[in-house]
Amino acid sequence: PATAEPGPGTDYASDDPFTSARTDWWRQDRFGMFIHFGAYSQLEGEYTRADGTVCRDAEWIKRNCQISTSAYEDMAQGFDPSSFDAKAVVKAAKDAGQRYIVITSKHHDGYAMWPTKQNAWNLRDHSSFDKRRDILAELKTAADRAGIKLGFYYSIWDWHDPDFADPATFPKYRERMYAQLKELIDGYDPALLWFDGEWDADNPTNTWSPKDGEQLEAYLRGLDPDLIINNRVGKRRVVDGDYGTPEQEIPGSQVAGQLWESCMTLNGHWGFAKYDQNWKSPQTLARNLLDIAGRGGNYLLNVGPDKLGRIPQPSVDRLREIGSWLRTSGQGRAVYGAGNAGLVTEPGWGSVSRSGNKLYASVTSWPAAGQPLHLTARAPFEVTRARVLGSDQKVAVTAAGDGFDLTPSGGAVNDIASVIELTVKPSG
Ligand code: FHN
Repeated sequence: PATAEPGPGTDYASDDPFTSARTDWWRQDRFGMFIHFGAYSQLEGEYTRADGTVCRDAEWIKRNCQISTSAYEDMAQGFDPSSFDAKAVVKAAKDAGQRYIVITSKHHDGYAMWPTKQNAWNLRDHSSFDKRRDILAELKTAADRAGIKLGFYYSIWDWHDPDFADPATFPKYRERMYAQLKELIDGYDPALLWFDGEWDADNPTNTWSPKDGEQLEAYLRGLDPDLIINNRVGKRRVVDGDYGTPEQEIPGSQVAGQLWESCMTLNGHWGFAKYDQNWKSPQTLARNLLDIAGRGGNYLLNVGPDKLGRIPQPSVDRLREIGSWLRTSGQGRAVYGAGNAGLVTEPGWGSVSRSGNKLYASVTSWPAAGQPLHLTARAPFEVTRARVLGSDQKVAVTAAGDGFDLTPSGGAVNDIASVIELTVKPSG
């Protein structure tokens, strides 16, 4: 547990996130669950105005549907996520093969999902929810039991706190924010903090300065030196925090200078939106995971529970399918503990990741019988063994041009990706 007070003497700059023991679990785990859940979930994506017109949005609904603060507060009074089941959430993550969870403790609407003492705008004091319950504590217990790491999303931008948007009063807001973060660390011992909203659009004077980010990061590391923190803690992106956070995209193969994690939605929204049935296919999701792992990143895949706290069934179904695929024939080896292949350039037929002396060529476009897959070597190496996971077919490996040709003896073994495992020996 993090009890130490922040103080001088810790040289965070010498702690390289790429190699430090602190980030080790995060670099190995590769796949996490993002959860967007808050007062906005009560509206389930639709706000009916006084004139009967309906405005749609999810976690941005207050802002984008111009809901007044008092109307939003009235709405939140009815929030009662009585069906939130931490064990079921953790099980959904575990079934998917996700090894960590990041849940919104406070989104831009400022509503705290734990009983904060800094204000009454929270799930305990401003809702119809059972006052004895604390969903973050429930999640922490369930996650610990399942060996899943728990982290908290926290929005620096705050639409509710009047002190936020006024530079004269911002220091008061900052003090409360520090206090809230201390509550989270002391009360729930999170493994990770995921900041957002550092780009706040409300303040022309750009209240959140690079210095603010630096100070906050130092404060948090003083509270808990093991914390993993994303880059949005500050404004300097590549310099701040432990890792970059591309959103709804998979960056190109040349991501340099920072660990990274791609966060993505399962449909088109982060928060629950009952009208959005535009679900990505399990095949797309699993292939995203492979591409991301092969480029050395993590995948944080989002679910948005409904107003009662239940993860939508289409999300649960997809997560289960990804997990069952990951468990098939050891396909997970291409993901967990694996990273940028380095030795090869990215092929057009799938993706390649590397774990120690193994390369995992995840083939999404399997060649016609007798045709080779070409692997372009960036540095000289030998292939000492080649096999298709989950099959006993042979793979002929021949030196060809700028690398190797791999010619499997049979057809694809999996609809998502058939994985060829190569044992390699760097040479030259
Ligand atoms: O505005 C938010 C959005 O609601 C969501 O939380 C995403 C998740 O990465 N982040 C912000 C936009 O960058």
